Amino acid sequence: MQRTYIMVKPDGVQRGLIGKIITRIEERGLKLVALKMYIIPEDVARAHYGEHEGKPFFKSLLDFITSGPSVSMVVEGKEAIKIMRSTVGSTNPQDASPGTLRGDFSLDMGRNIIHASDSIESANREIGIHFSESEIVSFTRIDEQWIYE
Ligand code: D4T
Repeated sequence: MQRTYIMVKPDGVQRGLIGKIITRIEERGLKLVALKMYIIPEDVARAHYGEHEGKPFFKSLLDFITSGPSVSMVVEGKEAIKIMRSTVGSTNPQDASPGTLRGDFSLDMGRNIIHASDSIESANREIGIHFSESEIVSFTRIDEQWIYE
């Protein structure tokens, strides 16, 4: 099983999309193993988006991501990283296919409602930034035998 880090960004929270996004994740069969809402402090945001430091959009990205509450999650499942990236859709919503979360609910690159880790290394790093090990639960979903062969 893989774990990935998912964030409903402040625009997704303000627009009332938390429930729709979580429903899509749960109905797919992926398992939520950690969940919290908080306003990300600037130092945490800098750590999260460290790879973009120095880029022209870095300041607006930091301002946006720390501007209000966001919802952080750890999602677990077979190939969870790849599945969540394809469920989320292209970074620029104008390129995101209909049926993806960004393709269905967003229009602008700087307001693309959700983040999903793009690799095992990013997932481990991002989970570690936003969660302590004690905040992540381990349990069996009652439908797992009907989801996995
Ligand atoms: P996140 O990390 O937010 O899920 O987005 P992606 O993984 O899909 O894409 P990313 O890391 O390349 O971009 C991070 C974040 O920055 C915004 N952004 C990005 C922007 O405002 N202008 C840009 O030119 C780029 C590349 C959108 C997502």
